[in-house]
Amino acid sequence: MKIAILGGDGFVGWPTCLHLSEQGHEIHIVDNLSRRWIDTELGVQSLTPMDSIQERCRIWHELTGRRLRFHLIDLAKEYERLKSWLAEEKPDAVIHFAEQRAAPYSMKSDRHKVYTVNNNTNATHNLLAALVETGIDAHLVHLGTMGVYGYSSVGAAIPEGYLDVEVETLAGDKAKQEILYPTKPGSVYHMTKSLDQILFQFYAQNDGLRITDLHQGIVWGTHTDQTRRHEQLINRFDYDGDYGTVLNRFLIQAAIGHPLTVHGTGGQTRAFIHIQDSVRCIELALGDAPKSGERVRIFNQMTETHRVRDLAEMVAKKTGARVAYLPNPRKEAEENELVVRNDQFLKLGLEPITLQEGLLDEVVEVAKKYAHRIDRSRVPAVSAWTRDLGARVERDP
Ligand code: NAD
Ligand code: USQ
Repeated sequence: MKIAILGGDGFVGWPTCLHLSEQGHEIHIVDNLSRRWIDTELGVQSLTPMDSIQERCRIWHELTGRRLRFHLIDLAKEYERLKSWLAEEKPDAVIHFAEQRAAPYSMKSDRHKVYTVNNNTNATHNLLAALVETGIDAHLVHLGTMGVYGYSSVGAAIPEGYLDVEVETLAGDKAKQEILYPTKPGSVYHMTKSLDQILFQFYAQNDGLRITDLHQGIVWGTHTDQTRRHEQLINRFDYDGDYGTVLNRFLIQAAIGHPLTVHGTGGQTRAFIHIQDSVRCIELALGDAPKSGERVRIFNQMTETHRVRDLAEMVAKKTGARVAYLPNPRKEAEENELVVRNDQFLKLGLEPITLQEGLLDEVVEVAKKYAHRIDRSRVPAVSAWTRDLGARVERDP
């Protein structure tokens, strides 16, 4: 297949490009490199030294003889260029990673909220409108988030996207209805993914677009089979308070002797998936495209759930690190349960990698190797959800 990978320079996008290229697909990366600019804005860099996207593609070609083509396009701001690019290239599938994905960054200030909504919502909508206008019948696979569901469990497992409900009709009868699981986003970033869901629902129903939305949990790890092959194919690794995600952060903190930064009581339970499984799931979803006229296909892309303080205690036990319980900069439940269904990927053949499989050590090794690149002052999470929480975090860091 000819596959367009939007956001293919990012943490999940890059290993996906390599994985699908290795399988013989023709890969086109579309990215505006905004993530690299945000590093500059924040004054941080990936823990791992990343080459330019052109250099990464050159190395892959040298190593495998396969080409990755890179196109510098801003999906949110360059609608006409995007449309002509699609019309010219006519991809068979489009994988959409190209959004601002950090919840703390999206809550930093009003400017960051506005940027995140403009960027994410326009990127998704421009893509949908351009697919309709060019008449390209590509399977669109979008990376969504588990966070659209919210985390207030009522004791039932979170289904894959849809909920069967019974409503009372005006005649007093009971009628069954299938609805999108009600969204309850916990940040402006997560809210944009809830908005994406409605855009997908409309374009699937109105224009027959074929869409799969992957509600992904927190991705951990850094290497995949392909990124391990050459130093210059290395994946990015975010450790800072805005973009670093919780388990990867705990692992690098342990590697550099920084206390593990647990927010509040660490009672939040979240869904996780290793980067290798993430790329495998995308491959599986690609191979199982919906037909035109079908509702949006939604998969929960996660393999296990963990409570944050349990992860911290586990990393502390493994490495001897100290756990610090800090004021929580986020507005979130102190404690939550989380049970998630992921039957569809298991049925398609996913064999989940778990935390027990030695890959935690690999992350600590990577972190130790590049520890000299870490700016310790960028480790604390300081972006607060409200002014009150911000004042608390500053008072008692
Ligand atoms: P990332 O920030 O590393 O990569 C996103 C890429 O998209 C970057 O290369 C960026 O430059 C590009 N991009 C952003 N806006 C763009 C635009 N307007 N035009 C063109 N390119 C643009 O993020 P990631 O961690 O690789 O996540 C990829 C996707 O997966 C995101 O949509 C995210 O919401 C989702 N996701 C990520 C995780 C995770 O833990 N990393 C978990 C669940 C879901
Ligand atoms: N947390 C800590 N200490 C830290 C960092 C985080 O206790 O140093 C806590 C947070 O308060 C939160 C939980 O860990 O309760 C998860 O935080 P996170 O930053 O690892 O994850 P999140 O903000 O939810 O976002 C990440 C990705 C996002 C993706 C989402 C999937 O950045 O793109 O959509 O995971 S999910 O969490 O399933 O919604």
